[in-house]
Amino acid sequence: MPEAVHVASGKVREIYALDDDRLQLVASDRISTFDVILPTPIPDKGRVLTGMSAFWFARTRELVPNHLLGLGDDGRTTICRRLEMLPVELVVRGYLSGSGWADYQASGSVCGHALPTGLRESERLPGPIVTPATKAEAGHDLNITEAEAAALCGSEAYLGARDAALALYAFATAHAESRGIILADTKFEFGVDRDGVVTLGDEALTPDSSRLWPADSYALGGPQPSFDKQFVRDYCLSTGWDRTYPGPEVPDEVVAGTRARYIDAFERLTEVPFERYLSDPKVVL
Ligand code: Q0T
Repeated sequence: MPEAVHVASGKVREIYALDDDRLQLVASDRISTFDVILPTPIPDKGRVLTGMSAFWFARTRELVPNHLLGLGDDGRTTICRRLEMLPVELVVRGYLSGSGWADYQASGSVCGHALPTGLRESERLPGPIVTPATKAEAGHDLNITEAEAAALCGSEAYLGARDAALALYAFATAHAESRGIILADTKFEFGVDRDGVVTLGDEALTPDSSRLWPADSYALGGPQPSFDKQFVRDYCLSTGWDRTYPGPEVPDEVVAGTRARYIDAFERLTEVPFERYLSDPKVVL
């Protein structure tokens, strides 16, 4: 393999250039909560997310073109096509939660989408909505309207990405629901390939980019436990942590419990035993 040149660092992954057309994304085991990276990694978390993302890319490629070219043998490396990324991310929301719930309480709408009155926290929306946000280098992403997103991306690219995001959400929701998981919302990042085709990039439909709720404990009218991070989040808050940098060290039993929850989400969604993925990552393709 030609030498990979490091081109960027994200909160939880590194990006290398293989050549002019291809990138290598390496997912770390770092975990963030309340937007703070904790000092303690979760072993195999990067592999869980890489495998889950690849699983979805492989199953949706006919629906929406994506950047996936292959997986490394280490289970944490994605080889992908280099795209011209759009300057916005698209969140598809099927349920009222997080900043969507906050917006709704304040204004009765979510990022310019008028909604019926009287909805409760975590309620299913009449239909999924797309709420774009600008990608902040540091700190929080800024929600914008669809008109602003179209102005930033070009209307044609934005509308193509919006349609693709809704199609992916519908596909993934149906699959997840059949596996006992509610896909409350999820964030996508798109780019344009060398032929001008709107193409899905980044990671997709993972616990880090989505709110996944266990369907059997869904209870309308309050926040839902998140599948993967609730455990580590609850531990961190139990220490009296004020949600600012630096986060607390996480004890072994909380690391093990969090790792088990990530693996449970992987196995429930993919139906692939995680040990099989580790011995041959290509089983998810
Ligand atoms: C990307 C081209 O540098 C960035 O993030 C830091 C971790 C921004 N970024 C660019 C890309 C991708 C992907 N995925 C792609 N296929 N082509 N750029 C992803 N993040």
